[in-house]
Amino acid sequence: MRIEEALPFPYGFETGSTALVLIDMQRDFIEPGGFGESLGNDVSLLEAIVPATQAALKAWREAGGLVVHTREAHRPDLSDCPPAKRNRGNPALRIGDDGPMGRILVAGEPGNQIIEALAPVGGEIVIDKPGKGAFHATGLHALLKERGITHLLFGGVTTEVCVQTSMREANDRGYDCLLLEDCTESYFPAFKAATLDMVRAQGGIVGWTAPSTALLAALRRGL
Ligand code: TIU
Repeated sequence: MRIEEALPFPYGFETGSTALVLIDMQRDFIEPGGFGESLGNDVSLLEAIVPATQAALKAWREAGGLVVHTREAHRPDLSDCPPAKRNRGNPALRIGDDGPMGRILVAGEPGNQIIEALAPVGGEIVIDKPGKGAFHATGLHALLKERGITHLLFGGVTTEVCVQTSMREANDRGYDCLLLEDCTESYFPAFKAATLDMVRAQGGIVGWTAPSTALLAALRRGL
């Protein structure tokens, strides 16, 4: 298959060797009362990408493609949370503190769950990651290699933090990565725009970007 509209040039992929990777579409980042808001952010911006992301997920599932969901999640004893990460700045609530949706960024808490609209289904990979990048201290690379995955389609939040970090990690591990422009968002629109520019600059130094409608069209064409 080929996404002609991709930048900086068309992106070729096969469904069987490509995974859709949705980064941290969790209540903690998207809904009021979670980690995102505790850092002082207006979380309402992020909700806007849910319909496009849902449509891409549905089409990808129908095409039989592998789906990976990640969650930024720490163990309840915070043994995988470096003090530098917990203590940086002066947030209203720190990782591990009790918030309106349970303990902030702790695995198993209500706020740590993926939002209902994008909830994982059986057979999909769900990765709990202690870092911003999806490959740091997780088994993701091995799981993808086992399945013969060489290409990754990225969506999720936030564009310049966990999505960009994960995409750069994937790029260094040899994956051809494409970021779905309308399936990712930042608390800072200028940072999203800059990230899209950075990814596709210098001949696709990190990878490609394309609107999700171009992916849907490629899947409909089936070639
Ligand atoms: N703060 C922010 O923009 N993002 C994060 O802390 N984590 C993710 O991006 N998932």
